[in-house]
Amino acid sequence: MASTDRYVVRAPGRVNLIGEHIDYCGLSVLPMALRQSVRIAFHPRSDQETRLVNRDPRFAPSAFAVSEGILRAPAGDWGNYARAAAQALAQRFPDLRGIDALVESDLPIAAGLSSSSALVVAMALAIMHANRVTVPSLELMDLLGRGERYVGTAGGGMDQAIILGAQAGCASRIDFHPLRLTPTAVPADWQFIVAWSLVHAEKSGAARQAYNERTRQCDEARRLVATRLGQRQDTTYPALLKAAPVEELLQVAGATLSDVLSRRFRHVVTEGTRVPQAEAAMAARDFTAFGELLDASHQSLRDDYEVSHPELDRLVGLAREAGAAGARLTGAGFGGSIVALCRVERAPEVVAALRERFYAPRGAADGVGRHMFTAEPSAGAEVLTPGASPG
Ligand code: NG1
Repeated sequence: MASTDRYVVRAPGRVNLIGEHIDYCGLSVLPMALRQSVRIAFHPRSDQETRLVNRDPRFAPSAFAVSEGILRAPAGDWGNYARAAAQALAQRFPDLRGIDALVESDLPIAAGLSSSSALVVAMALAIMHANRVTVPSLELMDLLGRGERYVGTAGGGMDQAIILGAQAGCASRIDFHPLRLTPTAVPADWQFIVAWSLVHAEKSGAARQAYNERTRQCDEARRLVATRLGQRQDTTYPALLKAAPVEELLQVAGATLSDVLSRRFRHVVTEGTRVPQAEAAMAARDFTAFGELLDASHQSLRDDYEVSHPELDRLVGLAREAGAAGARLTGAGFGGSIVALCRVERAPEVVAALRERFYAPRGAADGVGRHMFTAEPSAGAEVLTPGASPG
C-alpha cells in the first residue's frame, strides 16, 4: 500500500519566554522555538489508512483512517495528537490519503515544551506533503490551533503558531485576531536555560481540568468587568486594555469579582502588559529589565493564577540564587519546566548549581542532560530533503 518515497518532517518544541496563560484571552505572547523536535519519517499510502510507530517504547503503535470524523483513542493516548492533525486537514480537503510513519522525538514529554503540538504540526505537514496540498502558513497555524482541541484542551494558538513560524535566532511576539508573528533577535550574550521540574504536567488528566477551568474563569471575569464598565459582554481582553488603564481595570475587578476571579483577572491583564515590555527590553538588550519581568510573571502565575508547583518554585529560587537575572515557570504549569535568563558566560554556573542543588538530591543528576538544557532559538517546522534520516 505504501509508496517507496520516503520523507522526513521536523517540528520543534517551544519555550514561552513570557505571556503565559493569556493566548486564549487573545493577548500577545513571546515564545521561541527550540532545537529539540519531533521528527517523522513517512511514506505516503494510496489509501486513507495511517499507521504510526513511535521509536519510544512507552508509546504503542497507533492506526486510524484519515477522515472528517476520526474516533478518539482513549484519553492520554499519544495517537490522539496525530488524529487531531489528520481530522483538521480532512475537514478542509476531501479524500486525503494516509501515511506510514515512524515518529521520534528528543523533546521531554509533558514538560511544558509543547511536545504535543510539535507532533500535531509534524503530522499535519507530513499528511499535506503526502497529498501535495498546501495551506498558507497563518491559516495553517489557526487550523491546527483549533484542530488540537480534538484532544479535549481548550488551548490557545501560541504553540502551533511558533512551531510553524519561528525564525532561527529570534523570539517572536505572536498577536492573535488577526494572527501575526513579529520576530526580535535574542541578544547573542543572553542565554535562556530550560530546566524540567521532574513533575509531569499531564494535559490528559488533572492538569487538563485545571487548565480548562482557568480558561472559563478568565472568560467569566472578562464578561463581568466589561459589563461593569458599560461595555458589551463580548469585549475582548485586548479591547479592555485599550479602553481603560490597568489600574482602573484592577479596581473595577476588585469591586466586582470574587477573590479568585479577581486574581485570575489580575494575572491576565498584568501579564498582558509585561509582554510588550519584555519585547522592548529584548530589542534594547536590557537584560536586567527582562529578568525582572520574568520574576514578576512567575509571581503572578504562582500567587494569582495558581498554576505553579513547589518544585517549579524551588527551581526558580535556585536559578535566581545561582545568578540568573530572572526565572519563571513556562508553559501551562502544574509541573513541567522553568525558563531562566542569564549571561552566556554565567550559564555553566547556573547549570552546575541546578544539577547539584536540585537534580542530585532528587537522584536525577545522571539524566541531567535530558532534564536541563540551554535553549537555542531555532527555526520553525519543515519538510527535510527526501530520503534524509530522521535522526
Ligand atoms: P503547554 O505548555 O504545551 O501545555 C498550553 C497551551 C498554550 C498556552 C499555554 C499556557 C495547548 C496546546 N497549549 O501549553 O496554548 O495556553 O498552555 O500559556 O493547549
